[in-house]
Formats: sequence, C-alpha cells, structure tokens
Amino acid sequence: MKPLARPRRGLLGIGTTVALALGSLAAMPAGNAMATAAGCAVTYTTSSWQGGFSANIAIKNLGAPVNGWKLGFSFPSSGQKVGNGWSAVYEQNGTAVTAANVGYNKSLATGESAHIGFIGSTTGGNPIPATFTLNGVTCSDTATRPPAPPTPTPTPTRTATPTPSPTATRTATPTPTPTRTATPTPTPTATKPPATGTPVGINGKLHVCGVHLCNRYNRPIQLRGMSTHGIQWFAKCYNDASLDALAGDWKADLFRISMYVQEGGYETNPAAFTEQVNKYVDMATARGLYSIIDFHTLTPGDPNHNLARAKTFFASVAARNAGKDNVIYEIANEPNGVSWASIKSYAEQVIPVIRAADPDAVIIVGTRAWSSLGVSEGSNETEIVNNPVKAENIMYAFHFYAASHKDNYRHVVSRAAEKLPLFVSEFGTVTASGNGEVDLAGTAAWLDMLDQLKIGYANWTYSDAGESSAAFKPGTCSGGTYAGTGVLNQSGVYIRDRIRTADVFPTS
Ligand code: IDC
Repeated sequence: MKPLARPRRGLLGIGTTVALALGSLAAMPAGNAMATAAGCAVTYTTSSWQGGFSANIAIKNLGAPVNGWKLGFSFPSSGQKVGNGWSAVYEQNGTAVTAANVGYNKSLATGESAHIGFIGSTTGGNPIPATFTLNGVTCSDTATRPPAPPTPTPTPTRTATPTPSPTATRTATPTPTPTRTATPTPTPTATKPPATGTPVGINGKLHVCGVHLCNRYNRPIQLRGMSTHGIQWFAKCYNDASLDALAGDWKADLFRISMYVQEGGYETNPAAFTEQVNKYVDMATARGLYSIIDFHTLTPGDPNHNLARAKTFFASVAARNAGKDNVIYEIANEPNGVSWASIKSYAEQVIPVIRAADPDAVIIVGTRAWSSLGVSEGSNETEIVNNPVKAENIMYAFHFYAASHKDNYRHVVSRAAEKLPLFVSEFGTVTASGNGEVDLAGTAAWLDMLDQLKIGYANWTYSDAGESSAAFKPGTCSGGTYAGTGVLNQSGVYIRDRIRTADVFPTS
C-alpha cells in the first residue's frame, strides 16, 4: 500500500498550525443549541501542513450506554479527504464522513470516551466540521477545549555556524555521590558544549512536565532518532562517519544505545560493555544528540533476573555521565511474562541507584509485555495508572512493530498518553520479529499519531543487519558511507525522511 504523503512540518506558517491545533468545539448550528438530546461531546483537534492535516477526535458519550456507535460529521470543504485512520472504520461520501467503532471501543458507558483520529488530505485549507452526531443524535453538549499547546518558535537550523551557546558553558563538574555497589566510581567526564543549533544545544537538559518531555524552556518537545542494534554484534556500525550521518544527514535528535544484557552482551564482560556504552554516549554528545542508555533486557523477561547487574551498571554510567545534559536512562528494555508489580519493584530499586549519582536525569521504565503497556498480555495502561512507579521525572516505554501492532494498540496509546508520560524508545516498521513485511502505511499512522501527541521515538535499527528492520543495506557498515539514500533499505529510506523533517523546538 502506498503511504500517504508525509506531513511536512513547518511548511505552513507556524501561526496557522497553532491556531488550528487549538481545536474546535462541536459547535451547534445557531438557534439549535441545547435543543436536542444531550448525547455526546466531541473535541476535534487538528493541525495542518501543505496539502494535509491530522485530526484527533475525542468522543464522549453523555447519553445511555451504547454497544456500537457511529460518529457522523461533514467536512466544510469537498477538497478534504480522510486518509489513514486509527481506532475507527471511516467512510466518506462527498463531504459526509462516518467513523464507526471497532471491536475494542464498541461499548461506551455513560461518560466514557473513545479516542480516534485520522490523517487527511486537503486541496483547500483545513476548515473544521461544524456539527457531529453520535448514532444519529446531534452532539449538543459543548466539548471541552483541549489545553492550548505552547506556541512553537521556529527552530534555528543546524547548519548555523557553531557559536558557543551561553547555556552550554557549564563548567561545574559534579562530584558523584558514592554508589551502593563495590564498583569503582568513575570520574564524570567533562561536558563539551554542544554546537548551537543542535538538539541538545537548543533544548538543554530535559525533564518530564505533566505527560510530556520538556526542554529548558519548560516546553514539550518530541525527540526523533534511531536505535542501535545489539552493540555486541554491530559495533562496526557505530563510528564517526555513521554518527555524522545520523546528526547531519538524518538530522536526528536521538541515538539509543542498545546494550543487550544476555545473548553475549553485558553479562559476559561488564567492564568492556560499560566502556563501549560510554564511548557511544560521547559520540552523541559531541554532535549535540541526546542518547538513551538502554539496558536491553529481553530474555529472560523478568528484569529482576538482572537486578544486581542493573545496579552495578547504572551506578557506573550514571556517575560517569551525570555532568551531561543529553543522557536518558532506560532501565529495562522489554519485560515480558512478568507482572507489573514485579517490574515496578525492579524500577523502584534501580531508579534510586541512578538518582544517587545523577539526580535529575530522565529515566524510562519498560512496561509489561514487551513494553506494550501490557496490551500484548491482555492488560492495558490502567495497571500503571493505578499503581505508578514511585519516582519523579520518569517516563514509561511503549514499543510497537507496525506490521504486527495495529489499531487496538494505537487506541491504548492515545488514551494512555493523557495520563502517563510515554516514550517510544523502540519501534519497527516491520513485524515484531524484526523482519518480514515493511508496513509503511501502518508506520505512517503510528508516527503521525506520535507527532500529534509529541511522543518521542527511536527506530530499530541503525544497522546493516540482514533483516528488513535495518535501515542500511547489508554490508554498509563494512564501507565508509552512511549518508544519503543509496545505502538504505526500504525502511531506512522512509524513516530517514520522517526524521529529517524540521524539528519544532520552542526556544522561549
Ligand atoms: C531482534 C533483532 C534480531 C535478534 C533478536 C534477538 O532484530 O536480529 O536476533 O532481537 O536478540 C524487540 C526487541 C529487540 C528485537 C526486536 C525485533 O527489543 O531486541 O531485536 N524486537 O524482534 N522487541 C520487539 C521486537
């Protein structure tokens, strides 16, 4: 299937996007307000780019419980067309659109909401539907206006001549707090000022604010980048040339360093793997990229199996990198076959070890069932919402593989994103095996949604592994060229295109 045109952020005036992104209410035609039965409230949030737009729709049932529903509305312009959607089945006839429930959001109790959305194309602006109906009843309640997103300021380009940024002149060398393990405490390395115009140069040290990742101006940002493959296997792919391509040609914000613990990884040589991770952190730092240090647990699925190793490892890397602005810690890649209670217990033992050395870094906590927020084992985000990890400045991981994880996962993520800070620290364009079909349409639906929600992401993998999830063609890492599309697989071409669209980083 051909993917829809990719959104080109920033092509329209920023003001246009923001004004539209403020959303519209389900306004009633004049004279009709409140006359019909109150059946639903609709919040329609939209933003646009040249030739396209996205819509996120929250539908709240205010009437009696329903078991099956259809939302109806009309586009004001016949040039507007529904494209890729999620969490509903869409039909369009002229300007009239219907969105029918899918299996998992079929029943809506009184007061319950469904969250759906789609990407549209448009030949003439992005006017907003005036009226919505739910099962034929006009939505007569006034919807709540979503909170206004911060006004983004155009981001300086990365090609500007590097001038030392005033905020980058930090010289303080924090003294690492003694750690709880017997590992010798490494000396923190100096923070090299990142060049102005790089992601780290612009945004500085990050923190979690509400459900978002925020920059030094306390504004939400989205980081987009790539994950390594297992660094025990693909070290040849991570060098100055490949990192230059990631920062300069891909214009990425983020480099995730996947250090497997098993499968020939950390457990076989803790000192060497720790050093390798630190070396990659430094390569990211030198280019103004954020880095995620991923403690890549996978099999066995219970992170507690690696608890002692995690404490030793994180005590060391946190002390060593505490002075940097660009390091994010991911404490367990994909817990599986283990309860949320066990994962939470692990997190509440590892997080204090990091905090003792690096008190204010953002930490990502893996979630149940391969970081699916529990969905792949029949649960969902409510187990976390009802029993969150007792720690500040943390986010929860969500991972997906577009050819395997579809609408029902998107539904949970869009709902969970209202309550939990989420980070997509790993996703693939392919099936969960890391190989097979490249699902570009599914990937587009996912990434469009993540863009809307300002959820950061890292794609699996920045490597030349012989599998379709790899960005590079086999053999690339044995040569010296990483930039451009000639060295890329189908997945790499698409993902590079997505990542290199202009960032929207607020600068005030
Ligand atoms: C896969 C690799 C593959 C490797 C396998 C086992 O692509 O080459 O043989 O791991 O180590 C994940 C994991 C990630 C997987 C990836 C694809 O985090 O380690 O990589 N995947 O299967 N979760 C869902 C998918």
